[in-house]
This record gives sequence, C-alpha cells and structure tokens, in this order.
Amino acid sequence: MHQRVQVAIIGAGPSGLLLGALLDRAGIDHVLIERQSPEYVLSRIRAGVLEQGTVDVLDQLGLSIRLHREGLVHHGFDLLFEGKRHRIDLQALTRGKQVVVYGQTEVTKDLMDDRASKGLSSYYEVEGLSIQGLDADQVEINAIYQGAPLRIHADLVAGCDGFHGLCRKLIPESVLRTYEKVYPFGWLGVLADVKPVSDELIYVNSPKGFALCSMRSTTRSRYYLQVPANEDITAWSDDRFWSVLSDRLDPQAAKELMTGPSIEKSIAPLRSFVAEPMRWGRLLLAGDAAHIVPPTGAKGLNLAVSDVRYLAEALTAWFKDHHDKHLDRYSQRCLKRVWRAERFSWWFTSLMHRFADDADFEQKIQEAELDYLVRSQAASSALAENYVGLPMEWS
Ligand code: RFL
Ligand code: PHB
Repeated sequence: MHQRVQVAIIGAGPSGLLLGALLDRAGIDHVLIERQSPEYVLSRIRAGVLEQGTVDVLDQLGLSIRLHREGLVHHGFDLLFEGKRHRIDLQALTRGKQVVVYGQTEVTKDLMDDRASKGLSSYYEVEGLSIQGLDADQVEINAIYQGAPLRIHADLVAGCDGFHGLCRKLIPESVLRTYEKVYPFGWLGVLADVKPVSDELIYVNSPKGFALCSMRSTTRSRYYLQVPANEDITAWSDDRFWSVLSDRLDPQAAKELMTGPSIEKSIAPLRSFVAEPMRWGRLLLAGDAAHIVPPTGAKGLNLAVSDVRYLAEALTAWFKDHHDKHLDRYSQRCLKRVWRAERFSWWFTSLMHRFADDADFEQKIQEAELDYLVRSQAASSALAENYVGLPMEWS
C-alpha cells in the first residue's frame, strides 16, 4: 500500500490524535500510525486532570459534549500534612479558574470516535517502522501493516510516539541535548469502583510517604501511593494497598475510605526529562516524545495538548509559505512552556515525597513550607496559578 500525505503522525496517544483533529479542521491531509491496537491504547490508565486550556481546545473542536456531561469540575483540592487537611481554593486564588476531572482514556476515546466518524486514515498495529529523509526534501516511511508493506511519503513528520518511541532517537546525538532527573520512587496506582473518599483531590505528605486520592467519577476512585522505584507489584495485594493508604490519611479520611477490588493496578516510575530542540529537519516532536514530568502536578497530558496547539499553528503557517522559521519558532515556544511545567512538577514532587527513610530534617522543612503555602496568600496563589495552567500567551 502506498500513500502520499502532507503530514505523517507517528503515535496515536492524546498528542497524535489531537494533532490529527486539528490538522483535519485546518484542511491538512495526514495519516496516523500507531504500534499498538486501539484497545491497548484505551486500556492505559493515565492522566485524570484537565486544565481549562485543554478543555478549550476540545470545545473548539466540538469534541467536548461527553466531557461536559460526565467530567467533574473541581474548584479546589486539599493538601494533607501533619495529619490535617488544608484546602487550596483554586477558584478564589485564580479569579475563577478551575480544572476538570475527566480521564485520559475518555479524551482518547472521544478523539478516536471523531476520527472514525470522519473516515480519517489511521493504521494501528503497525510493525517495523522506519523513517528516511528527515533531512532531505521528502520523507519516506516504511512499515508492515496487516502483513503487507506500507509506504508513506510525507512533507513533515510529527513525532507523537511517547517517551519510548522511535522519533526522538532519529535526531543526531550532535544536535539533541537532553536533561533528565530520575526520582528514587514510583507511584503505585489503583483504580476501583468505590465512591471517592472526598469530593476533591487530596495530595498527601506523610512521614510514611506520599499518597494521592483522585477519582474518575463519583463512583470510581483512583488512588496512588509512593513506593520505592524498583518495587515488585506482586507484593501489593489489594488489602495491603488499602491498609497502607489508610495509614497515610487523616483519621476522618481513613474512617471514610471505601475499599473494594482493584480493576487496575500499576507502577509508574517518576522522571523529569526534556529533549531540545523539538524540531530537526522535517521532524517535529510533541508530548511525551520530547518531555516527561512527574505526575504530581498533573501536567503531562496538558503539556502534550499545548504542544499540539502550537504545532498545528506552525504546520498551518508552514504549508502556506514553506518558511522554516515557523518550525523553529514551534520548538522555542514549546520549550518555554515545557520548562515552566518542569519546574512546577519538580517542585511539587520535591515538596510532597519522602526522599530517604531517615530524612527527618527534610520532612520538617517540607512541613514548614506546606504550612507557609497554606497560610500565605502569595504562596498559595503561586501554587494555584500553576495548577490550573499558566497562560498559553506567555510562550
Ligand atoms: P503517549 O500517551 O505515550 O502516546 C504515544 C503513542 O505512541 C505509540 N508509539 C508508536 N507508534 C508507532 N510506532 C512506534 N515506533 C511507536 N512507539 C510508540 C505508543 O504506543 C502510544 O500510543 O504520549 P502522548 O500522546 O504524548 O501523551 C502524553 C500523556 O500520555 C502523558 O503525558 C500523561 O499521561 C501524563 N500523566 C498525567 N498528565 C496530566 O496532564 N494529568 C495527570 O493527571 C496525569 N497523570 C500521567 C498521570 C501519567 C501517568 N503514567 C502512567 C506515566 C498519571 C500516571 C500514572
Ligand atoms: C489521576 O487522577 O490519575 C491524577 C490526578 C492528579 C495528579 C496525577 C494523577 O496530579
């Protein structure tokens, strides 16, 4: 099979799917190439919190009907430390801003349904992908699809294939600069069909380690526990999970915590990572392919969405005059925003987690900072302003 398109998008996670929807509206023909099956992509339980800017793009695309029907609007969240909960009132601290709790799986599903209804070209379960000509006049992509060769010629390639993808690795080492911080712990996540312990999220700093109480709906909870980086998941029965979680909560939450069988359980490593630049020749990286944040600030998916917004603008401008300045500007704009989110996610991670078993001094410093954070309006405003998402216009 052979196809010629303006843009080949590699990866059908939220970045690739959203870029596809934006290019479709801009009249730019494209193809989407994914290694996994649609069912596999939908089974990955990841992000849960959408910034207003993310909701705005889905609104503009006309893809937010289910989001507004089923998503939960959150006007604040709790910080729990020294055994007490303190509310961060996002709405009051940011002049009316809020976030929406709506799972990444649901966003992905809405984008997939839109693609299917428009008959846009998508190749799932593609194997043996290779990409040539990124530094030449035309790109050639070869792969195997349903047992037969697939060849695609494209003007530009969008590398939306996540942290473990192929695209970033195609940029020569002499060009690519990477920055990385790997944390000595991961998050053990459990999804369960039980009523959430609170109407809002609770971020927990406890001497026993970080915990997060989140949700997907009023009947489905998502909880996380800080665990050592090399933890063996088979050591975590549901009973052990609920008992350790309960031990990190305040007495009232521990009493009200509803437990039940897990429907998903996984461990995610925590990492901060940035690759610069995000453009090389005819390749443009977006989302986790270019950067990773630890999930503490709920920024990963939102950052992928803002990258793709800038990318759709850059591609639209490039197809008008073929001027490379649009592509370079894409990388510069994204990286400004990326580093702001990296800073916030690193800071919030450092504030909330236990770094070593004997670090009593650090624990006291964290508690002093948290106490300052909830007492000082300036400090809590800074937290709230970052949590709801910094303005796109700043980049
Ligand atoms: P994805 O979602 O990893 O999608 C990349 C896709 O590319 C495919 N792929 C390939 N396809 C073709 N050929 C190849 N050679 C390929 N190699 C890979 C993969 O199969 C995949 O389908 O990246 P994308 O689209 O950039 O989206 C990024 C987000 O998924 C990620 O940033 C968030 O999930 C991060 N994140 C959170 N973000 C938030 O904004 N708010 C949150 O509350 C939040 N919570 C989280 C999170 C991530 C977590 N984990 C597990 C990492 C909570 C967790 C636990
Ligand atoms: C989630 O619900 O998965 C979630 C919520 C907030 C975060 C990270 C993950 O900061």
